[in-house]
Amino acid sequence: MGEEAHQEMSSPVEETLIVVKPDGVRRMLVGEILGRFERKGFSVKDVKMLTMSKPQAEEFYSVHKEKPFFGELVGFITSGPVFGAVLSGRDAVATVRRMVGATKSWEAAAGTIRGDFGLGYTDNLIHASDSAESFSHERAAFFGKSRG
Ligand code: FUP
Repeated sequence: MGEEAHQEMSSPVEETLIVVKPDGVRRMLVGEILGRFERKGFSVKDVKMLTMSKPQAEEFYSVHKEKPFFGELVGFITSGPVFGAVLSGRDAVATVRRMVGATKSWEAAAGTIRGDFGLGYTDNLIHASDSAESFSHERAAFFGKSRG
């Protein structure tokens, strides 16, 4: 077996965070979205529903703080309740992001969450961590620093 195939078969179990954004909650898509990840085989390790405060959202999205769209992003994510879940499974960060689809929902492939349910950009239904480091930061910002 080649090295590449071996690595693929041994892709580690890891965790990631998804957050159904206020548009997804308002449209009552939480069950549909979480169900897709469960049916794929991910375990749900933790969940929380809340309306983010402005400081919490600024911390959650701190990687974008210099971007021109930062204010719009924070304004949107704090506009209503959001639903966050920690998911665990093989190669979770990359696999979940493939299931989420492209950032611009109108460009997202059919079969992805953004591709199947929306046309928005800021309002693109769901956030998913893009690396282990982002997951660690975002989980702390979302669930609170004391969680493991
Ligand atoms: P993604 O990882 O697909 O969620 O997208 P990015 O990290 O590139 O962007 C973070 C969020 O900012 C996305 F949900 C979309 C939003 N965004 C805007 O609203 N306007 C922009 O110009 C760029 C990104």
